Amino acid sequence: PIHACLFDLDGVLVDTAKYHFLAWKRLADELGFEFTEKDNERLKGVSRMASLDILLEVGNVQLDDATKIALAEKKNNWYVDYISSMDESEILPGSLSFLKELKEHGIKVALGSASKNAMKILNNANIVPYFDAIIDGTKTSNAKPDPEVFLLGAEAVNVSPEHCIVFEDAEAGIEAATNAGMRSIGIGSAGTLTQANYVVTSLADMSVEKLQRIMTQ
Ligand code: B16
Ligand code: MG
Repeated sequence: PIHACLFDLDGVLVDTAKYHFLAWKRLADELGFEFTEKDNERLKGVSRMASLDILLEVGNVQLDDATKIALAEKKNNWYVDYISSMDESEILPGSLSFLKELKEHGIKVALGSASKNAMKILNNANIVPYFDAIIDGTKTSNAKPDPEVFLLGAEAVNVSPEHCIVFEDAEAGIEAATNAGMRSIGIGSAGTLTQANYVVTSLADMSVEKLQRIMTQ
């Protein structure tokens, strides 16, 4: 049985991926190259600095470390500005009712996000009270696919990895779950996230009954 659900934030609970894309695209525009939504897929779940490296690779641009740090900060300032006006309307369909249902069933809920801006997002979306533990990019030193973020979450809610399940929209996050010895549910279209134990298009397709059924199969 499942005793804890660990959630990625961006792309699973809230629709903030579009703001990351806008900010990265603005940076690419400034640097003078094209950056498409398809390119942006490679950035999902990846840390800020690793994302910048991928972006620069797309533009075939080489820069020194000091410049890279300054550019990452610039992108983040834009991103923070975009999310500063976000509200509950950015919560993805099905998220709230599933979080409520988990609470009613006594299943622990933890956040496992790579973002250093997770608290701002949770506060703006008004969903902090749903979490028994919050692990984000300010608490980890190893990025997904390293299992650190999910292992810290499991430890914080005192549930062993085999009784945890991870909800993720990124390949790196599914790998992180597997590396943590946990099962995972991918949020995405069929045919993607093939390493996940099960894939749904959104949390609107999830319920506690379905979760326990899938996991005992
Ligand atoms: P920040 P998640 C990830 O959040 C995003 O998917 C990824 O695009 C972003 O680069 C990363 O957080 C770092 O975010 O720049 O805000 O610290 O999907 O793990 O919730
Ligand atoms: Mg994500």
